Amino acid sequence: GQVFRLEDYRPSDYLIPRTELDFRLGEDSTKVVARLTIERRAGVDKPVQLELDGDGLTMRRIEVDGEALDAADFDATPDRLVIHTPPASGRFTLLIETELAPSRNEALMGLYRSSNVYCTQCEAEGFRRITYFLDRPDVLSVYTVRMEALRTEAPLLLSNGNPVEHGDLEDGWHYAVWHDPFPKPSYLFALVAGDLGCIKDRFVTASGKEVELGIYVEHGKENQAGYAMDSLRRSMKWDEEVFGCEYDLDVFNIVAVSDFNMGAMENKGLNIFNDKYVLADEETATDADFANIEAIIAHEYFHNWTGNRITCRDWFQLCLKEGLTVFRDHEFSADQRSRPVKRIAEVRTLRAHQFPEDQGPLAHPVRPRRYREINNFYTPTVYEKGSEVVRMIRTILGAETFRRGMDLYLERHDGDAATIEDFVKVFEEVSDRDLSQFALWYHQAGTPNLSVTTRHSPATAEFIIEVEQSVPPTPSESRKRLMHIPLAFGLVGADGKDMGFEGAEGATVEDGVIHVRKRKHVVTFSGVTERPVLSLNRGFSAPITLSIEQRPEDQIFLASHDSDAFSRWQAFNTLLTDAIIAAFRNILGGKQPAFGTDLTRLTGRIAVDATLEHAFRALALALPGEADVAREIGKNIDPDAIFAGREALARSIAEANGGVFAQLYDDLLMSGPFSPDAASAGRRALRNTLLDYLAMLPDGAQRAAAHFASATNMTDRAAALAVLAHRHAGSEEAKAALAEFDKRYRSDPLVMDKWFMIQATAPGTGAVDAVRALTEHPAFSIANPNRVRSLIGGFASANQTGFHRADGAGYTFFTETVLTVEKRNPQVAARLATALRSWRSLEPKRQAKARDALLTMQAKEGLSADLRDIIERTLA
Ligand code: HT7
Ligand code: ZN
Repeated sequence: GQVFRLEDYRPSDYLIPRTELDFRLGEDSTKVVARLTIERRAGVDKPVQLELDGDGLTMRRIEVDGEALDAADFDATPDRLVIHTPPASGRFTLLIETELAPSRNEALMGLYRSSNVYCTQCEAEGFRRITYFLDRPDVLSVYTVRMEALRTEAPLLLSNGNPVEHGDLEDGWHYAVWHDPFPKPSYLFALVAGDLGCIKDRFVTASGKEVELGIYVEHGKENQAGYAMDSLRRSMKWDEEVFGCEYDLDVFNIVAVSDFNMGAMENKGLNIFNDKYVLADEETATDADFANIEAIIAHEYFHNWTGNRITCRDWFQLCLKEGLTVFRDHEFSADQRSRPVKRIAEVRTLRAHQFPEDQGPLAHPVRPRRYREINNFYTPTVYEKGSEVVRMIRTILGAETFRRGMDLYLERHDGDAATIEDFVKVFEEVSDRDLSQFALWYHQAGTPNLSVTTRHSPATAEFIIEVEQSVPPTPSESRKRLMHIPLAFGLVGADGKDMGFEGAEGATVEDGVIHVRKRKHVVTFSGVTERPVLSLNRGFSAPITLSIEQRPEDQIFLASHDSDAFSRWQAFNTLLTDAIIAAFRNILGGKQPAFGTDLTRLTGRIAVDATLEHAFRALALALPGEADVAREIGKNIDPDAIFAGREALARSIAEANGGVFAQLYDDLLMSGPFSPDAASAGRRALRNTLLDYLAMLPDGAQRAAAHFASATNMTDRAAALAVLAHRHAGSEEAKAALAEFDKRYRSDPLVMDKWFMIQATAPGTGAVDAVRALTEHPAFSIANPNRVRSLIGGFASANQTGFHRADGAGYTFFTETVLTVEKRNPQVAARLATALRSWRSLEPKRQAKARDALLTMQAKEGLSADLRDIIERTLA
């Protein structure tokens, strides 16, 4: 396949200032007439041929300035339209008619059908599946869209911008016209046509403009859209207050569809959502679902400024909109909920998804320099690490200067297709700092490591920190440059308070941040009479790994006393991880794992520490996942031994704290009406974490079964089901609960996703056959991305012992399934295949089997560009 390179960017020769689209919608045949006003770009003075992008198109008509074009004057293939000699004036109207079959579009890109609704997905390159176009984000056009459909089939006709007119046509057809005054790239185009229910609301912006809000869902599900609407209103208000961003159209619509390749899409004025991120009530959604809905509604809404008003010059700049918008949605959730709890959750996600990417064959810079398939670059690196980079800019500049930088960015680049250089420059200007070394975070892949040692000299009252940075090599970047790493820190005194110091030498130290810029710094703090305990990378100020020599008693001290909640969690989590790794090594060496009472006692103390939020305690008590431990170990991974080590620690904690946990479990039971707020969710989270421990003790299955039976909301019901299916697999209690859940929710696909996921992630060798059998379940559909992600994605990414079964059966099943999915939906298949990205860290036998699986996929004839790109980079 073709490789696209950042250095090859050049502006297009032509622009398309106006785009008029007429759709006559039919499921097997939709006619699209595009009338494009085309202009040669200023500065391109001689006539040049016009080349438009297409993807699988069938052209029915072509006219230039109202005249049919001679066959000799153009060249049309499904994937390209070339007009050899456009009018010499350089300004003309091009009419193109294409014919599409939405019902046969299973890739879910372009115009397709989802549960009898017509909808579109154009990012990144889906618009070219609708009509020929300059389908690139730096070609901005003002769109007018007219849709015609049978009124019975599609009473609702939506597109971007504001409604202009609508009316009846002959034979039961009707039409609607929408106009979007804001020039936009083609990837932000959308239409929806169908028969949907809706809830409406109104929002008055800071300057008094009235906006009509609509959320469209399947009929009968309107009462599940309330939380999404509430989240939208809160997002609109927050963006005004925190970033000064006001909404700009008369309407803002959200449509939920059940077949969608990703989470949601920020089309101007018409966001289209995976229904999983809209629909929620206590009976069907967990607290995690509520939190995701709030975050994703906010994320897509925030794109209106960071993505739509200011878009990307090219797809290499994807992090310009995505990293920044993730940062904004993280801040929103932190403000709506608990900031420290949100931060811990973010870091866990980053480590679980971005670190393995950055440390494996698919590593790439936050702003990549080359790609073969852009769909494969909607990655944790672009999104999550991209957000961390923005967070570091704020840490370095301080909140106020950062906000001035954002104001300048929004003002200077409104209406632009911008670059990362434009973004970094505004912060350099407002702060008068040189951010060129810092900008390496955008340009250089890999997770930097800092190795740190400390010593205290009572005689001189000095505390000395030695820091050495290294950035590991990543694909096609063997030599790395030194990074600017902002390390928030504290010197914690015996009373748990941060100690002061007189001065610091050896690195710039400002506002509680050490700025590491060189390979090695020896930072000397003076006036430190007592030995402090160093708390480093507070709040996870930099997305790095730390190798720090710290005594276990210092970590226990930080876990008990650090004033920074994130670092407190981190210290405890490190202790737990180290304990599991020690158990893993014992198991491999044929010894029994054993754990110190310090750790099990500390766990009990944290559980009942009323000064800590419930949600914090739940996060602290949740043991590091098997994949987290595997990442720490790094190589020669035997997932069975990690699993056994982790189980042993869980059992030891449960046995040491059974009485305390049982009492707390009882105390945490809530009565009264359900609320999805953070405090209530935190209580449920802690109680359900305790259940997981208590289920390992005598009568554990009965306790979990009782929890399941008495649950009054999905959070508790799903948590109990997971405990039964994972800890008591095959028991009568587990079987009964699984059957009961199936019976009750069989007709609600989003709820059944939880049922599929819970079974897919049940540890052990039986999972492969169980998952294979579940692909035959009537609620499963290989064509629906949510079903596939729950069952197959859950198995491959969250079932270490099942997927990495020693005999390779997990890989064989996975390979077959990925290839089946790929025939319909290459994008979803490619994303699934990334589950094998860490294959080289497995022990040799599993490694060989995983490699065979990758080679089998690679050898498949007619492999899509999407899957081929992932497989080949994974094998390289
Ligand atoms: N900007 C959106 C990305 C997206 C997407 C990309 C490729 C294929 C399908 C897609 N659906 C949505 C989502 C976002 O980050 O806001
Ligand atoms: Zn986004």
